[in-house]
Amino acid sequence: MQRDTLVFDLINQELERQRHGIELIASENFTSLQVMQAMGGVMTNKYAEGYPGRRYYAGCEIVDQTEQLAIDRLKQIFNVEYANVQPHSGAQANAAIALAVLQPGDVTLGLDLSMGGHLTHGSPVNYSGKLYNAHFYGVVKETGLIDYEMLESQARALKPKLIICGASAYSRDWDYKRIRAVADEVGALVWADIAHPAGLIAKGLLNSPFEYCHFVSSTTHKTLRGPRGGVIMMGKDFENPFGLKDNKGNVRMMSSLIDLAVFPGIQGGPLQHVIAAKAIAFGEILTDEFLIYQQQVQKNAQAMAKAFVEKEYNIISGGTDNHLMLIDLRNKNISGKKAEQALVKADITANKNMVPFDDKSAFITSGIRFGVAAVTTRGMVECDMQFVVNAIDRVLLNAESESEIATVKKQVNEFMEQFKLYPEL
Ligand code: DSN
Repeated sequence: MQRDTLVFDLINQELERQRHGIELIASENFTSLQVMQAMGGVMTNKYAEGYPGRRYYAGCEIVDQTEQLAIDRLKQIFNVEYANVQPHSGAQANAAIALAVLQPGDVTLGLDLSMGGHLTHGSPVNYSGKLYNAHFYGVVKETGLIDYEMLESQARALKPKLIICGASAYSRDWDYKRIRAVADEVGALVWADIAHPAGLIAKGLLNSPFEYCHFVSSTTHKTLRGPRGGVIMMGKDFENPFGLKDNKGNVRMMSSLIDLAVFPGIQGGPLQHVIAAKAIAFGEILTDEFLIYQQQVQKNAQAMAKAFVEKEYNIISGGTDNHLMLIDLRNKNISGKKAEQALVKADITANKNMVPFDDKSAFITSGIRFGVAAVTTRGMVECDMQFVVNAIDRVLLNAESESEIATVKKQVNEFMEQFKLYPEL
């Protein structure tokens, strides 16, 4: 077969884009070379429907070992009883939890997408809002913090079957204990989606949800710095409280129902090359080096937030506990869309984002979200955040000036020279 130079040329262009730019999309990161190599390896060729030791295909003895290693390492990272490493993505992990727990029409209660929540937590454009009777809580307008009183009153009024905590654009820690208390009062299960802060939780830098939440889902490619994918965990396996049955009519432990919901519920063959890469990433997370990385992520986020506040940017909730921050740009007279477009011209990548109580649509937005997990992997420390914030500020103040933006782009490209990315490639 002739080498497809067209596609490989595009892959090389993408590598150069990643090398030269400042990556501030809060859901992105750079995997280690060994994680990436596993994803491009021969395990992509293997079909392995089922679970280790219980497959529907022959020849799974070796992929059984990588999958079991991934499961064991993930359980060790979070000190949990159950882990499923097969979800192809965070959205798939979330769909499996919903399938295991809910019947169509059941009531759910999650954080509103426009307040920082996630599509799969009940948005009307997603299966989670189409199949289930999704309701929402928000944040307090004055503080930007989760409105726990609203969550509690909604829970008491609606009696949801499932309460969802977790967010895509929320910079503060969660009070899982308080959410579990109201869930117990109204007979709901609690699910935490920790896709964004998982790396910080893994190293004990944020509250752990496992004691209080029945289910925890995550992606593996954000702060966990692994391959693109999802996982589901439970601190403790438990009998299913709603008496849900498998296809043979047996009431099973929740671990069996979650396994069945992932496969054959919503997926076919697992991505064994990605599962091998997850196993490698989980091994990296177990090291002290990863603790130092996560501590630096938190320090960088705080240094960035401070630099923005000094320039009178309005960070929702006033700061950050994790790796990201959401900025309301209304006092800077620029929309999120315009800001994103101007920044990308200067090789600074971030995404527009609605802010709580936004008066603009999701396509325009009043806000922009910045995360530091990726730039911290590149090697940036607190003092580098000042350069980054200065560059962003200059672009946003001069969003109509092609020459100013071109000057910033040159500075950004020169600045990024010192932070090597995949020098082996
Ligand atoms: N919502 C995406 C993000 O946080 O970027 C991930 O699903």
